[in-house]
Amino acid sequence: MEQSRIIPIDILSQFDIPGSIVTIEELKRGHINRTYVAVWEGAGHRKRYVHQVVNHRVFQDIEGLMHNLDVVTSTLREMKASGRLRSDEVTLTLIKARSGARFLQDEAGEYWRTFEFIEDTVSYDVCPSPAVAAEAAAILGRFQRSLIELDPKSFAETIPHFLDGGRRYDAFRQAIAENPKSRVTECQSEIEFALQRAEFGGSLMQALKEGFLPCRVTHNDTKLNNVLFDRRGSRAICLLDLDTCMAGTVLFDFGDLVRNTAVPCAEDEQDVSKVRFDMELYRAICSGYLAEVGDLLTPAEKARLATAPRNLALILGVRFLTDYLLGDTYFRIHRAQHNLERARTQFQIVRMLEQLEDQMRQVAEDAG
Ligand code: GN1
Ligand code: MG
Repeated sequence: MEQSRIIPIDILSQFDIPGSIVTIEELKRGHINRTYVAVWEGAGHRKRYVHQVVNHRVFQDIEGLMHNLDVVTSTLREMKASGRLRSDEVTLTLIKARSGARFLQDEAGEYWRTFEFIEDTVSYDVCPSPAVAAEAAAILGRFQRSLIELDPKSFAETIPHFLDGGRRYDAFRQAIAENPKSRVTECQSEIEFALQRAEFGGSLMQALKEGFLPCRVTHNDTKLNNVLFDRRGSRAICLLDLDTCMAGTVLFDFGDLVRNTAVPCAEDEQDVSKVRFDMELYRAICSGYLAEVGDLLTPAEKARLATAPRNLALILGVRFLTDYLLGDTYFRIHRAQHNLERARTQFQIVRMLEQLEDQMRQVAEDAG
């Protein structure tokens, strides 16, 4: 499933970095892009950089994506300079090619880009404490607040209809009908579970389209391991993975953070009995988040803080299951039923959150 690949050093050497690469290793974390960390050395300079292959089968408008990234990072930098971010917060720094290009294409047609490596940080796949959850939520809140003046319409849609539940269900139904890998029978109970909740799955996007929720620039991929913490692991200093920054609702971000962070187990946990929702983590996320953006949110946004996490878990479960039915062409897998297992975990979260809605509503109200 994983192939070793040739790294085009001739391409990487065109980025505007003095010296040359002495070591390079792959970071096996994200499901979409491929990421490498390289040590560059020369002229008394030794420094680490991140080289990334942007998955252009997923992100088809790389120009647009890199433009969005530029706008977001330069806005965050301005916010930092004017004291509206915390002094220990850092922004991703893109390194252009010497030609001025923001990315380069290699002979195999892959798109490469480079960032400065942010040293002395840690990140978490599983949330260890309410304090960490609150920090992650607060940096998300500051991120959204920083981008509040930007016009969402000026952002490229880097993946069309990315978190549009209705569209995700259309693709899911089509995958069931086409059944190209004959996997439908084996997934019958998961398929039924998802189909019974189709209306809810589309409801957040529906509310956005109908104008009940304001359209804003949002991150759209806010799982906890996209937040970097300082070396002690206590202060959130950077929100990474800006490729899906585009128009959305803040509830996509809040919901995605909660469905991932307040469920302290691996996203691909195979034993669904280990999947539990931690209300204290949820409380911490609500407080951390609302302390930053409580005054910016509309009543309609606040009213959905309790149900958005369930919506995001359902959409992601449907996306994993669709990919399983289609033969695992989107999310990188490491074992045969990986996407099915991931879908089951998300559906288990949905099941739990259905039971907890009233309690979550109370916690969200108390927090803000
Ligand atoms: C993907 O690339 P990564 O692992 O940060 C996915 C997200 C999912 C996430 C689930 C562009 O994010 O939407 O929520 O996996 N990103 C894209 O782990 O599809
Ligand atoms: Mg990521």
